[in-house]
Amino acid sequence: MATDQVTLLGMWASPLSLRIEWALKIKGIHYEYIDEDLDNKSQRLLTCNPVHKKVPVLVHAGKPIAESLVILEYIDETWSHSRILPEDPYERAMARFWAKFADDKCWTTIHGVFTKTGQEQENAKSEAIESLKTLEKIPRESKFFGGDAIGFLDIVFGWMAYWVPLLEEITGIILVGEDSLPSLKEWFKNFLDVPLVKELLPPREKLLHHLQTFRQKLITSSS
Ligand SMILES: N[C@@H](CCC(=O)N[C@@H](CS)C(=O)NCC(=O)O)C(=O)O
Repeated sequence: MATDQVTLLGMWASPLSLRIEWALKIKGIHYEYIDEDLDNKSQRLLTCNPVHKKVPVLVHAGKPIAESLVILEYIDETWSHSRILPEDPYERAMARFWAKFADDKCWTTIHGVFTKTGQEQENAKSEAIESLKTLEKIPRESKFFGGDAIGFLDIVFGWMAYWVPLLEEITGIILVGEDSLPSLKEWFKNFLDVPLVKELLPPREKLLHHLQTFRQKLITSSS
């Protein structure tokens, strides 16, 4: 492997892998992409992320980095010609705060809505809606959380714009309505309209089918 080579171990339907691809593309970094079979993880993935054994993993100059938020920060610091995190330390701290909130609360509860049934799903739905209402209140003066161009928070929240409508279609549960969360809904549109964002999205029908199968498998195995 060349010393400065950048390789992403990802999975085509992983919204967290997509975060890393968006960041690398914004920075103009050339990278090799390796698609992992998460039902049969490669030795390379297990060696690169022995703690969690999950994608995404970025391998830079032979050194692996795991956890999507950690990778995003690494990318921003390593290729610092154009920053995705705000320059101002307080703004940067706020961006990290909301990124952690989104992963701790929104990711977990939306995942619950998608993977649970019955009362457990109802509970996850209430918690997801509460978390999303909190996101709705984050001040956004321009089209994006990063200003006129997408930045760190847009990349972190980005999966919701594409995945939430698909999960709503599959479960029949509406989480982000035009009337209930208009600012978030508008940001969904703004974000998905960005050419660089659009060009990396997995095909809608293929992803829909994958998610339906994934949900069915989880539900069947837990009943
Ligand atoms: N907190 C981790 C979560 C990574 C994660 O959950 N990755 C999923 C794909 S989206 C995965 O690899 N799942 C395989 C498994 O759980 O075995 C991050 O932000 O990178």
